[in-house]
Amino acid sequence: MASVETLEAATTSLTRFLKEKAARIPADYFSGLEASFSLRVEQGVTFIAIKSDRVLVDQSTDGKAMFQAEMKQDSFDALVDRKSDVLTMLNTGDIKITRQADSKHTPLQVLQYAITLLLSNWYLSESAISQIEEPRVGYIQRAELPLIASSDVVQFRRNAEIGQPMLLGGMTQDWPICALGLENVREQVRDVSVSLLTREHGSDKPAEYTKSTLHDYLQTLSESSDEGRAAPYLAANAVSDEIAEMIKLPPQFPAEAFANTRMWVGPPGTGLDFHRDLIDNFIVQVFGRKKIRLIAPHHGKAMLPKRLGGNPFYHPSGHNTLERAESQIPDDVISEAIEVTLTEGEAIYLPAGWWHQVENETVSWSFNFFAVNQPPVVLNQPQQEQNQ
Ligand SMILES: O=C(O)CCC(=O)C(=O)O
Repeated sequence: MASVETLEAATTSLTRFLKEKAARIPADYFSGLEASFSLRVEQGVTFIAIKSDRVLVDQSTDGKAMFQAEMKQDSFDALVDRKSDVLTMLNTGDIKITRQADSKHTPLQVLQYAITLLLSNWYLSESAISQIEEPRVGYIQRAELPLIASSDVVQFRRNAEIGQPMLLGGMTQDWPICALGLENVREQVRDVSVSLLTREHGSDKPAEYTKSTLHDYLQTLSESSDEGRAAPYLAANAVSDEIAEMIKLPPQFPAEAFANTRMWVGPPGTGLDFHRDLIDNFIVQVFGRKKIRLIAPHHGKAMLPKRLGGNPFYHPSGHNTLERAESQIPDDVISEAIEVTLTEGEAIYLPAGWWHQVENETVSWSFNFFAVNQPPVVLNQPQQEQNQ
């Protein structure tokens, strides 16, 4: 049994750690989400409230906290190091929700928002977001994406500095997962638990998930006569150690730039509606085909960014897809949309701010790598004149 002094010391140290993190978050960084919870890490417990303009971290636990989230120290460390994420940990039981009051926000949504805000290594201010939305010389009105060899770091850098998305060939050449093939992988991942997206984050409701194992899910896709079209999407799951050993990090950035590799597996028709990430990203296709539609960052306002609770680096668009828009996407924006299909072994580099709508054309498996530990490459560049 831990002594009262030990409990107090653990609580003080957790609170101090998170208070220091909270003090670094820019004031203009908040969405409409207001919620509170208490966080227990082993013996330490602290109170966290997301307010309209700050995250408040306090020793005193408050009976009004919406829920209590409990986790072990090594799980908390994995979150701090961005080795795993809230969605995966709730699914695997590494984070437990022990008390829950009624609220319009789910614990997943609140925890994702708070943890992402508190544990980020950098923040984009409103002016940095405007800078990302500036048109750049080079990519404007380019109907096709450049394709370069993954090993061509010089050309990669040239493109990345002007915010140019590009296809990268040969990225998976030495990835064990590709050599193994889908069926062998399925037999090697029997115990990996996964969460399946049953409803995408909408404007009025948060995303919903159900649980399975990777093996059973892959089995469903392979046994079904229609490639598992009715199955939900295995979206944005952190990779387990077994799977991490079967893949590599993109060589274009230093390994430290990345954390929390995520995998996406699904039948034809699954994917995500238009959204933008405010982080540089690589999507690497290992099995099947994936169609991606892109709209450039300078159409930011026309794409009606929404700032929902959940992940502050992720903005869904007010328009779902090119075909299915909640409101009319302006013609000039539609005419500039770029469409690419990623095939096995291909990757795409998506600079921060590019809107993308994603649809799997076959049974598809990809990984995505966010460069969470560095600001977008395009922000290192001086502003440029529009090339008109
Ligand atoms: O593969 C998908 O369905 C979505 C991937 C995506 O949107 C991303 O990596 O940002």
